[in-house]
Amino acid sequence: MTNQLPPGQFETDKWPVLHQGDVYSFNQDTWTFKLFGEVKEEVTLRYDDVMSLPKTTSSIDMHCVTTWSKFGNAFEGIAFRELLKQVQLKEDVNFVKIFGYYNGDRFGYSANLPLEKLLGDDALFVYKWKDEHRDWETISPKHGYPLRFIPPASFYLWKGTKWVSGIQFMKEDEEGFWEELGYSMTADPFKEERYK
Ligand SMILES: Nc1nc2c(c(=O)[nH]1)N[C@H]1C(S)=C(S)[C@@H](COP(=O)(O)O)O[C@H]1N2
Ligand SMILES: [Mo]
Repeated sequence: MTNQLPPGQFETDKWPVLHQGDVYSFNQDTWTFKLFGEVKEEVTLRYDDVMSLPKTTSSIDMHCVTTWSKFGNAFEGIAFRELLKQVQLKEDVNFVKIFGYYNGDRFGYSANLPLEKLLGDDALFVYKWKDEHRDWETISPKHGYPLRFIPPASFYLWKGTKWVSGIQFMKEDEEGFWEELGYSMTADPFKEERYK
């Protein structure tokens, strides 16, 4: 479902930039993506490994907890489920944390999400986007280049980790960066779940 404005949100035409810390500067030689936690064997993928996975394009609305929402976004990326296929999970894995860079620490930012909500075309690690003003542009460094998670529209956008570095698979739900600071674990904009 697209173009639905959640309560307390207004529509914007621009894509604002919001994050803590530095903008990560991409180095293809050192960049890796790690799949770890409750898996039978950890997997570390290089940039080329990730980019050779099947691609998905999808329209996904963005809802930021600071009250802007942006419609009309199409993204190209690697679906979460394609990365999931790279590992064998242990029993009873129901949650993940998606990690990304924060001030040079590759696991400095994270956001928790329920695994079952990430299996569709609307849970994407993106590198290109388009809207009414641009035609398949590479995601800018400020928005998370080389790879940035865009969550389904049923989550506020802080669940969308920029400069992603890995996925941790978990049996129990655990707080990420903003959740530790009082933001919602479940973060559904349509239920206005902003804070704990
Ligand atoms: N690595 C990282 N990802 C991050 C953040 C951050 O500080 N570091 N901020 C989050 C927050 S609070 C928001 S609202 C969105 C904003 O994404 P945008 O700047 O592309 O609009 O990125 C999320 N992803
Ligand atoms: Mo945010």
